[in-house]
Amino acid sequence: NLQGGILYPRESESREVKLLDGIWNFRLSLDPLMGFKEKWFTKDLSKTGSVIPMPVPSSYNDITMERKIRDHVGIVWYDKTFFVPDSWRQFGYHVWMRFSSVHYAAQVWINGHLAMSHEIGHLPFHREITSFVQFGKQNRVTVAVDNTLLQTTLPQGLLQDLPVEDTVETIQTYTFDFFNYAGIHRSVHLYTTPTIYIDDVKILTDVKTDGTTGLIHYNITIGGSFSKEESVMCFVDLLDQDGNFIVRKNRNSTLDGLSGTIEVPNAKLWWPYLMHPIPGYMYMLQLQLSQKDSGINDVYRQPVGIRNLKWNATTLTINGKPIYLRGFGRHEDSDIRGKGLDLALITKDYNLIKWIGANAYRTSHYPYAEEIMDFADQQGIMIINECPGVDLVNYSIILRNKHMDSMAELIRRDKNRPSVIMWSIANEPRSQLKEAAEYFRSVVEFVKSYDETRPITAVLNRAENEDEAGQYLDIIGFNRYNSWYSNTGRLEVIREKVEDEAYKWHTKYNKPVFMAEYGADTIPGLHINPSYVWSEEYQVELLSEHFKAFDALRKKQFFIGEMIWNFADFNTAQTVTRVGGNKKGIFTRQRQPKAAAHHLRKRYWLLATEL
Ligand code: GCB
Repeated sequence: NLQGGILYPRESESREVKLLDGIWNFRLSLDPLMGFKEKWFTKDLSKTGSVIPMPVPSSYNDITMERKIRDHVGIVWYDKTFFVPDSWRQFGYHVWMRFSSVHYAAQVWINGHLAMSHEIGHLPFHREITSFVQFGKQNRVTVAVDNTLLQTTLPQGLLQDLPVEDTVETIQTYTFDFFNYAGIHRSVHLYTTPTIYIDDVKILTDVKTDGTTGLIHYNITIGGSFSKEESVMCFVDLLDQDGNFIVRKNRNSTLDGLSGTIEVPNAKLWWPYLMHPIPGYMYMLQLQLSQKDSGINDVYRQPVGIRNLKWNATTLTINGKPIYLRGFGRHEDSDIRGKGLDLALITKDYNLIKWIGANAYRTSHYPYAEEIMDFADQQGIMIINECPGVDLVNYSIILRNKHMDSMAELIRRDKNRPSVIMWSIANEPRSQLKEAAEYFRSVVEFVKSYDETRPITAVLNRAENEDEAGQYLDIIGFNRYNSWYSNTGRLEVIREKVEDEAYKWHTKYNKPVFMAEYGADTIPGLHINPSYVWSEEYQVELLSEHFKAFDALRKKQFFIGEMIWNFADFNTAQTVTRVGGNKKGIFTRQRQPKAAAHHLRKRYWLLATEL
């Protein structure tokens, strides 16, 4: 799955895009093999048995009133018919299909032909399907989705047998703290490229020491049918946010020479929200590919933000200015649709992020939708981009290779985003185990071979004196639930414990440190005075005590940020410690503020003006 690029499908003079979102047919497969044995992919799913309507994008779990659908373990099937215009054949287009995320594993058939398969949710995959489609006719796409998590999947889970009457039910268990939603979670695109096309572009930006000249290094790769000797030319234009040409670069080059550098005098640099009057400034790189004497073959427009990123033992800087992260951990999660992409929801979320004065968040605990990342680029929200390496245990070579794949796919997708300021390779791994050292050493080395321009972090929660992972990281994140899971109700311990722990991490590794999680479950509307666990008062006071520690730490160089857990309440597996899910949000699952949101807002805006 790592061959070639995974550019987001965008319409242009040479490309057409159709969304296949909408209502698909859906069928649960209680016997995991049945659909394969009976070859459900060779006919309409509705001809194989009864189907129900299922929206795409969405998780399927919360759409019906059926427990057996919500809690299903194993395979489900989807299908949909779509039309491929005959004009696409006349133009000689390549036809592609792209899934932005299917969780966890997917197999896709086009008109009965197995076209692609993919493992690891949250990351896109695509395939050229020209030879499978019928032009000017209806076509069918069938998808089998498997949500099973094992010790060798990312994230990890376990299957257990539960004897029920005279049969055995298979139960999925996992230790991570979010519901294992499944289905076709993001958009499905049908799109075209010409037969020779721009397959990928890698962009690195920098700022010259004069502080005003931007540099854009680009490297274009081409796909499709052409002979190596053919001379291919790429016009590379830089446009500003209003579409005006800034720089035109006409390169006459062979295939090996599709790279170059654009100098942008007086560049409008990419800045985080509230750090500059114009945050998130995005230029547009317009790529026009042309084969010898045949006019323009392909046009692709790639947004680009110009910034540099540097770090040392104490600071992380953007364009030479030290940054202090004010943010959260988050989830892709909401009522009914689960992890399904919802444009209304994600737009509201960014309005809330800005309302509260945050400048950053972590994509805990997996990569988020590209549409969400686009907002981060455009609005100047800094992203700690995390792969699904959550709660790692039982380190094995298979797991490590999959972990590396997930990072490679994530970097391939997000490498050009100015908002991405760190790669997070794990959350709360069992980093005290001896094997963790070699495991993390090799994953870090692997990530560095793809991207040396961004620091690597992992979010740790073992005691610093037993940790084996931090030595390989550039920046240390730590999670700690003082006065919640430990010393419950004793808010007075927070200040000293947080300060103390941050120092210890820094002292052990001599690297910048940020607090990646702290918080308290809170039932909105529960008021208890003096404050008591689960009340709004308790969450507010727990925040306040942390703020005191952060203020003391901020005066020291090495402490680079604070992130509360969580932005909003979210669903989890059923346990007796979760009342309708995890309630540590400062917003409810419906995105209404708890008292803590108003409290945090005062702090984040104050910090924004101070720094
Ligand atoms: C953690 C995890 C997060 C949980 C959180 C909690 O340490 O990183 O996924 O949701 O604690 O609320 O327990």
